[in-house]
Amino acid sequence: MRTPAPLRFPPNFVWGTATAAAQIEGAARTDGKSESVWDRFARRPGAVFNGDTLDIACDHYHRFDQDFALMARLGIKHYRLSLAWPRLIPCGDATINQRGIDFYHRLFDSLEKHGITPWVTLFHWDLPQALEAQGGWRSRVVPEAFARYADVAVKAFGSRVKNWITLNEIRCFTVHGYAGLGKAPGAAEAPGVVNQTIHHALVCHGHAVRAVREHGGRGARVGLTDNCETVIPFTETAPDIAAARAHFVETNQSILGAIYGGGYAPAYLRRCGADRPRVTRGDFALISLPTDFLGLNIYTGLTVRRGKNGKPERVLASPSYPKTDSPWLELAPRALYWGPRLAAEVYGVKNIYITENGCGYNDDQVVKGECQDLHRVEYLRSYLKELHRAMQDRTPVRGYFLWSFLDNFEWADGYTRRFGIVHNDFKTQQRTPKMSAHWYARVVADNALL
Ligand code: PNW
Repeated sequence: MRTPAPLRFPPNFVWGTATAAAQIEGAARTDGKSESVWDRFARRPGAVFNGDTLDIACDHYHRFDQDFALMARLGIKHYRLSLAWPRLIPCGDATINQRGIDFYHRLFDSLEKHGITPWVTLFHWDLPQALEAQGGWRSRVVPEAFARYADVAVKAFGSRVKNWITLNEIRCFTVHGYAGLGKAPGAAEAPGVVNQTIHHALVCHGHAVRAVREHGGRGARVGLTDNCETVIPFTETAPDIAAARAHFVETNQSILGAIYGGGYAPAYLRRCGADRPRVTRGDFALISLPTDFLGLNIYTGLTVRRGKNGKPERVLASPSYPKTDSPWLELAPRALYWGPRLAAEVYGVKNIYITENGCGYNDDQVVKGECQDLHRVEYLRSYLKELHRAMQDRTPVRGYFLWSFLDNFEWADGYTRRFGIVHNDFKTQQRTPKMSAHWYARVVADNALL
């Protein structure tokens, strides 16, 4: 019988997996690490499902060498991880914790030994609690401290890390953290304050770019990872595409629009009214420093058509439309076509990496040594087909990182929501590659979807 033609990816396409320090490391008080806002938030009754904490997580702090051996056996050669600020500078500012630096050196040694290239996120949500106590993202204390943290991290690891990601998903740790949407620090502030937290995060992004340029050494590259609102045209015809594009521009004005536009768009400022962010002289010189790539975390999308009044109009799915077990994660494979394509067209980005894509389910189980996650394989296949289609249409996507390597601490959903291609038993810390891991290993080895 004839086998279907494989969907081939270009040579040098980067295939990887992604994690974040707070979600896998555990060792929450080991070797001088201080409390993060998530360590604190998880102790608030009702904040995290089941009262789960980050104290042990996947115990990756003590098991990274075995974890990277497994990654290498699966043939995965790129790995996105994050550094824990509270490990490196426990008070948030000033004093460096050498044991934290040493830990990441051991971790990078192990990656090197296993032939895996690190892609390092400087900030993936674990703000030192000491900085939250001084106002957190509401205050310029954070960008000032972050500027020094970025210098420390890039100076310490710049000889071995060449791919830097400044911040992960600004919207999640600002809006979701400060407007009562269930993420640490669990604050509920007025809109003006929330807009200011976004602005301070943009300044941090700029400082990270500056730090990589100043201390990153030869070949260093840097970019932001954003979870922009991904807008999908209902039909792929000119009117719906124009509507999707208009909606994309508008909803992403506060972050990507500001970075690539060199300032806040007048339309955004008009919508903010009196709640507009206060900008300090020099901020946008930093914020709009050129970067080398844009990272996009894409899980789902918003479907839009051209409404009768000519304006973009949302098209909703019925409650029975398929979702993963994360209520926000509706299946939307075309998000991986339209997300990168609109970002490239609207902002003129030349290099895009999908820095996260994946799906969370509650009931992945190991039965007789095997975890049959057909649901995840079908999810990934449908999304990767759309990514391939985007690249056929010349969208400049250079790589893809699957979230996540391991089941881990899924923030307010605790350990129930499993995003890994490797199953973790949180009682025994036993790792078992799921069927999706073996399937993904084939994709990586073939550089193609078969
Ligand atoms: C991302 N939403 O978070 C994060 O970068 C990861 O740390 C996380 O584990 C992963 O995606 C899976 O959730 C998101 O509500 C959390 O739209 C929530 C949303 C999007 C991304």
